[in-house]
Amino acid sequence: MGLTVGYWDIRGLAAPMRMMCEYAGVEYENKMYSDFGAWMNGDKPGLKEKNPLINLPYVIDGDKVITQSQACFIYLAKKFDLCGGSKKVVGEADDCKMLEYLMEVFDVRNEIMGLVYPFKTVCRDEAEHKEKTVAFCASVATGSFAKLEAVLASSSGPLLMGAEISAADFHLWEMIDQLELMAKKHGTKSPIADLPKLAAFYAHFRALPQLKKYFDSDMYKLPCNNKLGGAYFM
Ligand SMILES: N[C@@H](CCC(=O)N[C@@H](CS)C(=O)NCC(=O)O)C(=O)O
Repeated sequence: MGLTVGYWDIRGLAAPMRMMCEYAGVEYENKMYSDFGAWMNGDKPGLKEKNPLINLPYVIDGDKVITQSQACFIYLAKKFDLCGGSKKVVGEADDCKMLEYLMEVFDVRNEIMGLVYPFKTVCRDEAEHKEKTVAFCASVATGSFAKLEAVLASSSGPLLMGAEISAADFHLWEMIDQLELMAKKHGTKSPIADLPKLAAFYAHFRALPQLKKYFDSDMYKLPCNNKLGGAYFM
């Protein structure tokens, strides 16, 4: 079996993985599940025999079944040499930068998911979702995004690890884009309006010729979040 990326039919945690495959220009199957049963009673039981942790997203590569989004990101980054110039991602202190950036972005994502999905009980209704999203867009600009602005300043950009792209860039771009869409929906200021390095990063990544096909494709038009989970923002 070749390379497969599996996830719901949304952008969610799979968008950075799809973008990495597109950027690398490889053949892969973008397997999308549109209903609960197709995953839970379809592929999940069989994949569970190969990996007891199986969840969405996953990557299948030959006989390997990888799950947990951050592990999938690192797997694809190593496979396609998207580690900001370094293949040693985990282990040695100096080589943990990509993981550090991935986890920083994952923290931001988890905060955003708290705003988007009712089951997190951060937002119990649409009104609370709007109020807290507007407040978050302002606070992230002086919080996590300000930290990432400083990383870009110290890396000399245009990407987190300098000139060479890494997995963390794909997820950072995705989360900026999702938050931009949320800010627009709620008529609030862009969270990167006063962060020139992040704004330049966002524009640079969007213009990458290796991703033109992705941005023109239906994958980029998928909803960001899952209506099955009752998302306030799609
Ligand atoms: N920590 C996991 C979270 C995975 C997760 O929550 N997956 C959700 C979608 S984002 C899901 O619906 N999983 C399907 C399942 O539970 O089987 C990761 O980062 O991959």
